[in-house]
Amino acid sequence: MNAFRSPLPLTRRRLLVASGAVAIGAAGVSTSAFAAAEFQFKFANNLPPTHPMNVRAKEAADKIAKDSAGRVELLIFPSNQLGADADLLSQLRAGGIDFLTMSGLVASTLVPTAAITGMGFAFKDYASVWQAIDGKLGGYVRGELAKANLMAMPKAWDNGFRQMTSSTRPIRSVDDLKGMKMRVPISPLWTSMFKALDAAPTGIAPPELYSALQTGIVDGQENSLVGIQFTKLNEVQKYCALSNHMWDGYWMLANKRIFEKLPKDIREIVQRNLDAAAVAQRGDVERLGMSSRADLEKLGLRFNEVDKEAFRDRLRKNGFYAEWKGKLGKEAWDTLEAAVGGMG
Ligand code: X2X
Repeated sequence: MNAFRSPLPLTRRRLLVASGAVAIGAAGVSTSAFAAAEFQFKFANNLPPTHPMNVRAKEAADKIAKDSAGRVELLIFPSNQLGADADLLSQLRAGGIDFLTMSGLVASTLVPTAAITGMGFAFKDYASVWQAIDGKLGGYVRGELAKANLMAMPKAWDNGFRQMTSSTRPIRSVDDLKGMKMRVPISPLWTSMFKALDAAPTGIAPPELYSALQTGIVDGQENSLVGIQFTKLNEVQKYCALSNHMWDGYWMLANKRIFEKLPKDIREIVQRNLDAAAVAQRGDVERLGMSSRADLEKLGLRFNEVDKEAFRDRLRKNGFYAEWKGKLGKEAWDTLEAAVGGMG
């Protein structure tokens, strides 16, 4: 949309190539960037190109090109090539990039109530996740994002149920977390949750995560098994506790004012294909999730189960739910409870 009817200036293209940022779908020094499509959209994200999110986004890009008879080109920039999350959010708001997938919890740095979907132990399984996220709870969050000029496509993408990993000692009980230096994404809810579990959380963005674990700046982190596998965190972690402590997903965000100015047919083609890709990607992550424990075990990661209720009890005892009910407000909390039952 930054390139709405005008190709990127050459200097900017040179800059991207020079910085090593190469979009998926662009062959070498993208011929398409020169013979520019009428609409050239940039989609940036924080996952590696092999992750199902980028694989399905590439399929969507091909379909979008086909359905629009070449009028629309979607360029994908994986692995934070264009910046870390906070930077990408600013670029989206300024119109420098056109699409960004972002966890609601990370987007909560701008729109606090978007954190509601990441509440500790809120969802018991995928059926309840998608019913809520495709239903009233997701609708509520999308409405909140829209107030900040962020248009979230109707279908969210999956980032999985999160588990805890560590290098210094296994996390067998909640007491094992005591004082442990845990990396959490940069998001108040995440920091608060690990404080309430008596750990010592530090907010670190994805591009620094691997090296922070490798150099011992932090001892542990939490992510989905699929996320751990695709970002190879098993290379710098020894133990994994199957805590399922929260679910996380990605909203496919666009700059609302810019998106709404696009011709209706273009909007429809883009949205339809991105939504279809999101639904396909959910299936990929769920399927991969079934074999990722065995895959990671083969690579040396040692797994243990935990008593999830004990973790939830600690959150309750330390006032975590009461605090967040107050912070996020009645509407957010009631919408969550209507979907998943009584929290706290
Ligand atoms: O930062 C993370 O851990 C990640 C990649 O899972 C998110 O985007 C929340």
